Amino acid sequence: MGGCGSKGAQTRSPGSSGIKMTNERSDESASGGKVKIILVGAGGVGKTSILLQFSDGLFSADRPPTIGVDFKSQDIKVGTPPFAKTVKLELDTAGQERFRSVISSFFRDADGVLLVFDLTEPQSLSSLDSWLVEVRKHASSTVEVLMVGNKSDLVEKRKVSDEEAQAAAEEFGLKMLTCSALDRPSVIRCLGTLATDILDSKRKRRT
Ligand SMILES: Nc1nc2c(ncn2[C@@H]2O[C@H](COP(=O)(O)OP(=O)(O)O)[C@@H](O)[C@H]2O)c(=O)[nH]1
Ligand SMILES: [Mg+2]
Repeated sequence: MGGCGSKGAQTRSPGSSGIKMTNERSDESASGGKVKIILVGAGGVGKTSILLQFSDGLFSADRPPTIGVDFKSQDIKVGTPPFAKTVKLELDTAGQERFRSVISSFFRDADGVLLVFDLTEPQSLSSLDSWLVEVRKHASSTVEVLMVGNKSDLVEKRKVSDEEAQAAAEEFGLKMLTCSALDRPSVIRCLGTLATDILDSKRKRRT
């Protein structure tokens, strides 16, 4: 994102702030905005791993599944000019183990949902419809949902083809992408896609 000029030039001084790129609200500014994305899906599909890869650039194969970080926040650049901006992405996977007690607060303030399944576990794909029911029941009606097939690195163990995954996504009326928690660019691509959809839909609702 280019910005216009040096850092110093961005300092606002009343009356002399000559250049204003748009008439958008301040939370639409190039450096503004906070977006909350929750990761849902069966246990073991890689939600915590995706979150840690995104926030820390780390992957650990032998981390016990029950021990994990549930919440991370990290800046990400999304969108295309003139709407490109840096957004603070808040990722949360809480609600799996503690599901019943926190279910409504977990979903309530989410802007987006990453609906994660495991490409090596067809059962995790079949269970997505029940997760989607929860999303529709508890999340905001404007929530954006992206379906993600994780563990694409496990080529030999893969049991869900692109075609099957795309067909399921089509049935849900969702976009589908694949990723691997070992492969940072693929994780960024998924989160960037969802964040972009969230910003686009927020903008449309405003106009
Ligand atoms: N090979 C591979 N293993 C993964 C991937 N994502 C997660 N895992 C492993 O799958 C297991 C469950 O991951 P975890 O993130 O705890 O799943 P969660 O229960 O959905 O949070 C762990 O052993 C991870 O190391 C991936 O993309 N590729
Ligand atoms: Mg987890």
